[in-house]
Amino acid sequence: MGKSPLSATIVVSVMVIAALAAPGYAAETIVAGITNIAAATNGGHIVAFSSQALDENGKIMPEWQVTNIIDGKQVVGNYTPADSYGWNTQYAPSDTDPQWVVIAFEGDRTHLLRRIVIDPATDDPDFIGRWVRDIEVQVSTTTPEGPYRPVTRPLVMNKPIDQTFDFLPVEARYIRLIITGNHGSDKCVGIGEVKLYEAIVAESIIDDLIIRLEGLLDDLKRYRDFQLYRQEQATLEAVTTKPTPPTGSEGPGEAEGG
Ligand SMILES: [Ca+2]
Repeated sequence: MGKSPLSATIVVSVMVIAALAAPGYAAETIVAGITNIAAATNGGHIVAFSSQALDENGKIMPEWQVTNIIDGKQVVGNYTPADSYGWNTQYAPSDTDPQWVVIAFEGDRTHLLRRIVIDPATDDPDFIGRWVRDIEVQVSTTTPEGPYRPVTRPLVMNKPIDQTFDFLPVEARYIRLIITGNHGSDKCVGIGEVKLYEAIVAESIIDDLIIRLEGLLDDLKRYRDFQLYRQEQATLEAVTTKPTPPTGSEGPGEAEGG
């Protein structure tokens, strides 16, 4: 235990130095904003999607529905929001038959995008391989049906953390995620949360610095969450490998009146 505060301090120091030393302090630097404009609380909404998990009676399971990817609720360590497990599709994705979702912003307005963040973690454990792996991010400035053009192809790791992918600023009214692969399951594909951020022109060094430091705070929160997750995993392993105490050793008990 004595080691981790020190290593955390080192990590934080390195991150601060990296943020301050990062190049690009010229005026009009383009950076990612800090407001997740895909969030339902900010007016983000799902326009269309390929499928969502159904129960044996063909009914939608709200805890697995597609809108869970923009509800701001995420699985962290052993904690799963009671009403939001993530989005699970009804079918497994493939190159020829991908799963997909179209996201739009408040008022279906067009925004200049810079960054997508994907948390693949759902209530399913990582080892069954359902979490998303291969995505093509596409944008349209006209209709939900397109025409679309490709922006980036993130490869999402099988880890329960926010994963950030930046791209050159691109105008987008509708964002379509074409999902062609998970981490091995032939049942379905899952995503915990999708976040989208605008390209912001930082007009001064101070603006730029503020935005970088705010981004750094987000990185630190993610680092903390991941450390928490690892600690919980370690605790869980320690508990489950402990031998169970012998039973049946209770003495002749008498109920005591109070
Ligand atoms: Ca969510």
